[in-house]
Amino acid sequence: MRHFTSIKQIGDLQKAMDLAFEVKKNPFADQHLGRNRTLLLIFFNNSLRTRLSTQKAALNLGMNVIVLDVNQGAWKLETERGVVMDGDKSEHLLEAIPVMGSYCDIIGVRSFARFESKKDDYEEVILNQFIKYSGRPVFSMEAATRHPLQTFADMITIEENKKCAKPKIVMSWAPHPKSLPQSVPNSFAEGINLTDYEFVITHPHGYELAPEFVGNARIEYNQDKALEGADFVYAKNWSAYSDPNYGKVINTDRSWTITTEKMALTNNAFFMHCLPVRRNMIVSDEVIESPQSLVIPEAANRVVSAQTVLREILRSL
Ligand code: AN0
Ligand code: CP
Repeated sequence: MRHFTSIKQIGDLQKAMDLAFEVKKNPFADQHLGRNRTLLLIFFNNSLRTRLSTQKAALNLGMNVIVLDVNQGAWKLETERGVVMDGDKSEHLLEAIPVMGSYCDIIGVRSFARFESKKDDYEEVILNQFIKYSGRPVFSMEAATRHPLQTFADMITIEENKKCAKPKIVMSWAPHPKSLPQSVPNSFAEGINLTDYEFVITHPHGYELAPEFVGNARIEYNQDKALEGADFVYAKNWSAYSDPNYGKVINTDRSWTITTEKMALTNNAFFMHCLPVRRNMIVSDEVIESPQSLVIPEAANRVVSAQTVLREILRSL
């Protein structure tokens, strides 16, 4: 593996799971792999889990880690080519990227959708420039359209907790006051489509995701119906994808919040969310604190996910 920007690049899923469980059981077995290797993590957006779990994964592999918050202390970066740089941007991404590449062996990038141009977001313009100009293996720490390290952690968590071979997974939209990217739901859908699980996506009208991510999932606009018999409820807010509302909040209907009553419709389902989560918007206090809530082990598996991927990239250097 050189770059990791989509869960599809994980290769054979069973093999990836086996590797992940090996990493989880024996996290310090590959310290030699990262010796004298430097990982650079670049954040254009905030993070708690990705920042900490990816650093922890790299330390477990014996790597050195440097972290840059682009918006805190670095020069403001121009991303558009051809611009006369007479504004507030002091440096162009086209110099910054190869410079950053010269200081490390592997680069992780977090760069969310900007909602300025759907085309630029869905073409992953920023992430692809890192791939093109850094000269280093690049992995996504959530880019404009996908969050593959989250998806891999989610899939590991499902594998650890499923009680039957083909569980019913329901990904449900839930309300949120701000415009959030589609990357987590896109990526989760992309991952679950690699399995033979039963997969239902439920959301209000207007929140349809891009068809290339929805894949074989069944869309059910009635959330109660979708939840019937679910083994896992994967809650997430996302903003509208369809034009003319791309990137907009068009609904904050709190009847979509995952509550105890909603969970009662399921097959005693586990509750999942990538975090950060807004309580009593996305999910009630009772559900997130219930024994069926997997949010903490799910977040803990982010180390396993990142370490498994980093290990494969290190092996390819
Ligand atoms: C981000 C999102 O929805 O993509 C990050 C989630 C991992 N969430 C927020 O910005 C609140
Ligand atoms: N789930 C996740 O990626 O969390 P952070 O945004 O805190 O990294």
